[in-house]
Amino acid sequence: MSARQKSGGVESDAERAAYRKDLLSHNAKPLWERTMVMGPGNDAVPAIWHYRDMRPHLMRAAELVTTEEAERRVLMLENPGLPGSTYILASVYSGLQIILPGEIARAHRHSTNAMRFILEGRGAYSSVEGERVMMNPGDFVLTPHWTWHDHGHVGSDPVIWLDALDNPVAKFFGAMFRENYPGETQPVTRAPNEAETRYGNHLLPVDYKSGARSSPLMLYPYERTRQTLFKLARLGPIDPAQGVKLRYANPATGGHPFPTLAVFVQWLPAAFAGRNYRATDGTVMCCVEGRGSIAFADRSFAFEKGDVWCCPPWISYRFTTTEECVVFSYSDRAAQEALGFWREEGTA
Ligand code: GTQ
Repeated sequence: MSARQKSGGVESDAERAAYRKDLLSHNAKPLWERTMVMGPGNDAVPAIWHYRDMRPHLMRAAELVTTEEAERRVLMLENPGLPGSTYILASVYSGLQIILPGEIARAHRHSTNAMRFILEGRGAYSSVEGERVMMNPGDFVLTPHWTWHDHGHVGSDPVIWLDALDNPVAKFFGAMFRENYPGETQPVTRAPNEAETRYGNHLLPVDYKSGARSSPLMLYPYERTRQTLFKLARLGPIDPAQGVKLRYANPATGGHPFPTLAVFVQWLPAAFAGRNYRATDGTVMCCVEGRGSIAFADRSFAFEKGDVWCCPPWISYRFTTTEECVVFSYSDRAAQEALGFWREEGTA
């Protein structure tokens, strides 16, 4: 008798159980009994790291651990819904790094793409492939795939920045490599701001081929970003969910600065009551200026300067503000667009 004729019967349940057990011994499972939900989103939950809480812990780390010991003195931000992952979202890594005057974070390179967003302090630099770039608050600094990089500090106060890497993506593919540089630091072989001179003024070398997958720029300075943002705030239009939101562009292609990571900055007016919005790219956000809050269905977070929070994929959020705000953010949208997965949805 066929399974169909006996469906629901005791005998068929027993037969099916035996069948399932036998299948398991062959490392196979029936798709029709799958429990995994086919739908957007994952286990990551909305979470916030307030600067007022994290800053003292970074200062304490600076007392407890040297950069010789730590290589990078970083507090990794781990999503409470992804315990043990060391990732802020399933596809993005974030950490807070502190460097003291005179310290060196020695040179290395990795197959993952990295970037920094400077939160506090002046006088730190990042050397990337022989070019040394000074980093100031609000600057966004690139360390693309497989570039040698070391950090140093010639100023007088601690410098703190937010690190972002696409480690989870490389790990997912099993393509994570890293290497130490033979010396502590790499030699400076390029002029100060050489990348900006070559690629940063709406001009490119005539035969420039964008062979690299990342932006040829090392730094997107806040001063310029802020000017553009505030001019556009006056010009409008203002998006009902996102205010004035811009993406950082690779000047050679118009695309995202990295093959995996998209990077954004946005301005929200004072007393903004934003509409709901969700997208498939989990996004990490950081308040650069102002005060506001972000509301999800089941929780909301007040944010101020230096606070970092995450918006997991396909979970709706909306902004409200008390003061006008600047919010920096990054996500895996570049990768999702390249692969055809990315979607967004705005609702009233
Ligand atoms: O500064 O090169 O947070 O390699 C994690 C890995 C920072 C860095 C991190 C890294 C770095």
